[in-house]
Amino acid sequence: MTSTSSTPSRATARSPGPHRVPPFQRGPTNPGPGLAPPLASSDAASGSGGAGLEPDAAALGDLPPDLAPIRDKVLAGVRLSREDGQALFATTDLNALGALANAVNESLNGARVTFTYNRHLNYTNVCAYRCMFCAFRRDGDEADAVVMDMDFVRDKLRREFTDTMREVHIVGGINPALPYGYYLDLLRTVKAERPNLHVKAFTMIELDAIAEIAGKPLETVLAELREAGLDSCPGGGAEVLSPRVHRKLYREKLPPERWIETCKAVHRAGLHTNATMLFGHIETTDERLDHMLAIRDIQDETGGFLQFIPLLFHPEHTPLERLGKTTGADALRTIAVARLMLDNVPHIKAYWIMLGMKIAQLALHYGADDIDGTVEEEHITHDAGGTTPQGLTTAQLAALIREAGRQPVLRDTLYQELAVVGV
Ligand code: V47
Repeated sequence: MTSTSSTPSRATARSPGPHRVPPFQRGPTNPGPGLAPPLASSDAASGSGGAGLEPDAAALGDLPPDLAPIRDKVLAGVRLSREDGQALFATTDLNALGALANAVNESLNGARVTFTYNRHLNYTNVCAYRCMFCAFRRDGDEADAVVMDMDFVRDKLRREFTDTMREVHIVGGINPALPYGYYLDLLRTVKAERPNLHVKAFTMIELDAIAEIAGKPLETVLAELREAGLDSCPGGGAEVLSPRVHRKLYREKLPPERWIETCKAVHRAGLHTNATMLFGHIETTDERLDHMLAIRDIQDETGGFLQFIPLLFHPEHTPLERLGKTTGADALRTIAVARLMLDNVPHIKAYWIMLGMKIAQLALHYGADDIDGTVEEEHITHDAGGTTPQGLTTAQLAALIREAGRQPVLRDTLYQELAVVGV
């Protein structure tokens, strides 16, 4: 596996203060630090009704007739319906859609665009499932099949991670050969070597499989994983929460309703997660909307999502190679619709690794307010033909954001603002 070194850029340090997870507030007085929402449901997180957002109404004066009624609802704080979402996907005026999403984002996050200093760690690529969109999985007997033992992990943590790094993003395949103790050891090893790292690990798919391997209820497993060092969970594995797409592309994986139940259980256990959506393959825009509405419903109930991350499908070396890649316009439209529909999710991520740096920059004017992090070693996208660098330094990320006309802000996983990176 390749490795690149990265150090945080020179930045204006700010005290992160005591560890707080204040509520997600809507409205013009909240270009505050945009911290994580609470994990219990609350009126503030419900998104519907209420005082409404106060986007720059003047900037939204000249919208086409299909978007004007939606603008009026947004300005009045009325939650958008599925039909509104359909109109957003159908509009031919991409710039107007972007302006609407941008106004909502600016009312929530101002000009700030956040990123983190992180590194990925894929402990295994051996996977029992054969999802049609995946080029990362291996059977186990290939030369490039990976299962990291603890000595290897420890060595990696010493050589490739630093003390100022904020987050490790840990995911792997569903490898039935790994015992329950492996996952506990993995977390304990990370915490022992790099106690400052926030450990964002294991998708809902992995957690469900780990509980099955452990032969214990998910709640017990979550408590034990937390005790061993788990701090939050990434958003992968949701794909598209559609029974049709599930049947066709990833039938071995948790079906949508079990993904939702697992996610709610994880939030109830006190862990924040992200939510992703894999788009640009066989799903319809209605299925994208169903997915967003499912995420919105979960968030109303639990308040546990930090970010929504639309993941642009990379088809190379997958059984879906013939589909090709979707367009930049489709990516921007999807990000803008997500910003408008997910009125209770505080942050929309433009994942630069999958979008590419150019579309990620544009996305910062189509509703996105976060670009993930330095990443440093990425396999899932690059195995599928990704052409972005494996990683960027914090200085490069800050420059990318600044060049797009936004204010770069270094954050931790729970959206504590660590530094506003100098202008
Ligand atoms: O679960 C798999 C998707 C996910 C491909 O939570 C693919 O902060 C595109 O979830 N083309 C993993 N996508 C990545 C992920 C993620 C990344 C960055 C940050 C966070 C976060 C989460 O990628 C998988 C799957 O949904 N995926 N194969 C592919 N060929």
